Amino acid sequence: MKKKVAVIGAGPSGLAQLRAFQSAKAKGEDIPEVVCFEKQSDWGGLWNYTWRTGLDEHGEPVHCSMYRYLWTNGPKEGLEFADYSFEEHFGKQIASYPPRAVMVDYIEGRVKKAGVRDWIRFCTTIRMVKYNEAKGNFTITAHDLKADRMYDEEFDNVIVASGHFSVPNVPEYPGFDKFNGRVLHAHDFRDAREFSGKDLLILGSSYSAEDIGSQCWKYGAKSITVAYRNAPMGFNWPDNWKEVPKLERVDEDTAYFSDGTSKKVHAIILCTGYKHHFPFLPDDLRLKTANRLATNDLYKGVVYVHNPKLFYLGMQDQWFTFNMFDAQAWWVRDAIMGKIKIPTDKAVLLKDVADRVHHEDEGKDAHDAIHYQGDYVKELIAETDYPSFDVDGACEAFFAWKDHKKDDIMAFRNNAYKSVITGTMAPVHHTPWKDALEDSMESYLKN
Ligand code: FAD
Ligand code: NA7
Repeated sequence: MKKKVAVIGAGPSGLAQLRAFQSAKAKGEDIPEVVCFEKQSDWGGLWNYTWRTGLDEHGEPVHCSMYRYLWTNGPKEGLEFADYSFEEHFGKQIASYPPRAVMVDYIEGRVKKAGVRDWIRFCTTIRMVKYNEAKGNFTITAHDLKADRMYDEEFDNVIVASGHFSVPNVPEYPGFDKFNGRVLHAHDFRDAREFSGKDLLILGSSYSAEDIGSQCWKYGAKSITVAYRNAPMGFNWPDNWKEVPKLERVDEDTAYFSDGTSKKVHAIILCTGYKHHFPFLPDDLRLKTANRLATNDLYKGVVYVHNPKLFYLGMQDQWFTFNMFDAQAWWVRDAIMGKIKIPTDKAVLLKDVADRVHHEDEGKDAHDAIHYQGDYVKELIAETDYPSFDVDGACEAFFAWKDHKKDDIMAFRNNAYKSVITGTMAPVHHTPWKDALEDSMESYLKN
């Protein structure tokens, strides 16, 4: 009997897993039967944009947290697939911060080439996963949303690739219930043009605050005020952008901050992060972790220590993304196929987790964090046949990116970096980011 493996989610992580198994098959290896369950009607995960917010056409929570006009917030040279370069996909080298539509095309290109689409059951939400002690396998309850039919199916291994930037962390501040304008979370932000001419308050001081604020600035917001909880982002912001300390309360139209200042605003966007949320997993299988580089309870960052037949992909906070998901997926494939042995002594698994947490905690700054995650990627790819690539070179692209943001936060996307896969330098994009209001794929590729 062939092993049966379930992959939950067909975003970049789940697709990496399908490509990992397919590449082994292409080399003549006998792979397990792989079934991927995806609740959306298409693949791409967060990159699969929808105008919808709240619930989707089936009454399921909308997964998408991305928005119109989103360009990658880090250089593409830090995430390029080692087995499928941007040049292979587009037939030429392209600029370094592609808009979302260009990224979707690239993500899709590799899995179309691999021919794995029919491994995926679309419009199918996983409702529950249970471990059967007696049989040593899992029963998955799936809901076919189109047929509105629920069914159970047994699997030897389960790989959770459902992402962790979709279920919003939504704090409440005094007065929100009386505020006259919109209060929304970043997860529901779609079109910056909604806020042109408006005075905007943003809470948070991480990627979403930076990028959603920048989007709104680019598309004509009158002013941006960002209230931070612990520390400001500290970039050289444009004149109509201010960082202020913690929000204390709001009334009908004004926000009051902990330094005694206040500001009249039209709308409030909560860029307050996301939750690791797995409503389809019972207590004994559910990962509980903060958003960090060394997660709780995952040996090698992927094996659930309390049940090593269960794997998680992409649960770390992310400097590296696609290439890290690949490194994890190739490793998980080899663990499932018995080429990599997972220690049977639980104490060994727990020590691995503790060591990773300790090592991350030793880091002092973002530089150390980038190196830490780069080293993790190297560690995993050294143990599989994933094409090795210059991970340190990718770290260099991240360091240059951080410097470029410090130089000019509204112009960092005008820079270009060298591919660590093909060695080619990216062209400088034809239009500065702040002036490129039209960002279709056709327009972006005209370099
Ligand atoms: P996801 O992309 O979240 O995919 C998970 C999939 O699982 C989804 O398709 C979902 O529908 C499916 N799913 C969830 N629950 C179920 C269920 N119960 N049953 C069936 N299917 C289910 N990364 C970058 O590299 N560059 C960027 O510029 C960048 N920008 C970002 C901007 C935003 C606003 C956000 C939120 C994230 C950004 N990221 C970026 C990071 C992003 O996390 C990764 O790029 C990537 O999408 C993670 O892939 P994933 O497959 O792990 O998760
Ligand atoms: P992050 O990176 O998890 O950051 C969340 C931010 O929200 C962070 O600055 C937090 O403040 C802030 N936060 C959290 N809770 C609160 C409350 N209660 N009040 C005020 N501020 C709060 O999430 P992002 O959405 O920015 O980024 C996630 C991904 O999306 C990322 O990979 C990007 O690529 C896109 P703190 O700094 O802890 O004080």
